[in-house]
Amino acid sequence: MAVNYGLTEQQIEIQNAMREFAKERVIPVRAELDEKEEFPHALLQELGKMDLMGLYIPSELSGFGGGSLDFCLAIEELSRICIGVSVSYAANALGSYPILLFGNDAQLKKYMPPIAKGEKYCAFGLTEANAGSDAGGIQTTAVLKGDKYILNGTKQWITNGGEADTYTVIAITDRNKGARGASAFIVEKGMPGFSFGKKEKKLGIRCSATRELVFQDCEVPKENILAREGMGFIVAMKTLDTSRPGIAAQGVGLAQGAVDEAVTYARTREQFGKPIIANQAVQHMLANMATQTEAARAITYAAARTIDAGEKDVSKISAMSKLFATDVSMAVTTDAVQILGGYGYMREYPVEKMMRDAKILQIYEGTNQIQRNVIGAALIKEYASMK
Ligand code: COS
Repeated sequence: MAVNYGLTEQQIEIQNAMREFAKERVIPVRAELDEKEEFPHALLQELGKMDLMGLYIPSELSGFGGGSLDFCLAIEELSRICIGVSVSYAANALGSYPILLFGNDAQLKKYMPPIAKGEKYCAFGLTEANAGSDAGGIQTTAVLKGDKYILNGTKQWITNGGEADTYTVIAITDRNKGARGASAFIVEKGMPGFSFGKKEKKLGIRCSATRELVFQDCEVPKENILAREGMGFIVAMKTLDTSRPGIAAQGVGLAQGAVDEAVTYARTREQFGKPIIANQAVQHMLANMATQTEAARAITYAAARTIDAGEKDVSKISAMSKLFATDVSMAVTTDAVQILGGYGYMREYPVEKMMRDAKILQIYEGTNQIQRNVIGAALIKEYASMK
């Protein structure tokens, strides 16, 4: 029945473990967490005990030693049930990829093991009030004084903000050099001059924490710079290239969750004396939803496998997977609400939350318009080199 993606036994185990966890532990609490806007700390702690927090982290750094596909499979299963929980889970990877990709031995050994064990959470600080899509336009500064960098500025809409202990933050070290004047730093909660703004009120993913990071003469030890001065923009871009298939996996899982709900409902809901699934109009909607979801899954696994194969330039396939799977999840969750009709619009069924949650996937980690820019730029480069 299911499509054969040639997953290994271990990958099927990861999938099953997360599927069961999501069903047993997340379904009973997802509506309440959403309603109360409560961070899913207890659930993340359980995932830590199951060795799933460090899935993408090498075993020598206390992780599970899995790759991008392993991680995407886990994100997909969690997202099938709740995107709020899955983003709180996956943002740890977004925040720690800069360290994994660019950290030196000392930084890796100091910061990664507690993240791998789920003892500490992580977050990524790039976005600012006036620098969202235009990541090169950030204003936060870092000035070297003695053996410390002094950070000043405010980061906005940071997932896991306030909950995380470890933050990777992009700041300008040389304003004259444009994108080449940014640098990346590891900042710890509690460092002098580092505080948090209010928790944002959101349309969806309400249980996740979204906060400002405020730096007022924040003192960061010199050795906490990642790579070297001027590498910050590249650190951010490579991080996003690596993390975007994870957002695609959120889209796939969410769309699958909506298909699950819509088919289940359509089989049992009777109108005009028969289940509504007997109507070809409904069947065709479900067929489109399931087909789009499967296509999204295929491109997401392809992107993850490309990363796992060690390809150097993954920008295009990574952006394609994020773009396609998240547009699919918006369309499919909207159709699921339509199939459930009035019930779909009510909070007693999970599809209204799915539709609310889907919207952010088209916006965060680069809007889908930015993904098209990235794909377009890659095409220009590819075809220019063919001449
Ligand atoms: N990998 C490596 N290098 C990259 C790169 C990548 N994926 N993308 C860009 N670069 C390099 C470029 O090669 C260029 O290098 P040179 O200075 O040597 O020429 C430099 O970085 C600047 O690139 P570019 O001119 O393309 O930068 P732009 O300012 O035009 O911005 C986009 C490019 C739009 C792609 C970038 O700003 C972006 O990704 N924005 C979205 C940010 C985002 O996703 N935010 C979400 C919040 S974080 S969760």
